[in-house]
Amino acid sequence: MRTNWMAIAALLLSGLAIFSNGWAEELSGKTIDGIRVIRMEAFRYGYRPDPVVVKAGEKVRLLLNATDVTHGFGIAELGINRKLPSGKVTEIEFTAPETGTYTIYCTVFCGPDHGEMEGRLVVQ
Ligand SMILES: [Cu+2]
Repeated sequence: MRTNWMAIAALLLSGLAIFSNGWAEELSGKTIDGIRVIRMEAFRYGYRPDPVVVKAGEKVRLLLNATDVTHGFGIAELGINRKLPSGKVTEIEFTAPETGTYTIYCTVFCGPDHGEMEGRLVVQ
């Protein structure tokens, strides 16, 4: 009986490991002419999709639409800091960095909860 519980625990743990490594995440957007094109929305107080999932080393083009007020889009590790004027689509291109999870910050004051506006870029 004792070994059975150990086996179950091991199975659960390996399942958790797979999940936390992001293997289960589906890639965002679609590849057009070798570039991963992803339509995104910025709104009070978040981003859609969240997370944005891409593959390490690929070219990424985000088409960002700020749907309510003007927001920002910043990823410190990639040196990206862009303003997203409301009501228009802003294009942001970069090469996906190494595997990991990167935080997307809103860099333009957009309301009382601006400081909590975050998203995630998952590179796998
Ligand atoms: Cu914002």
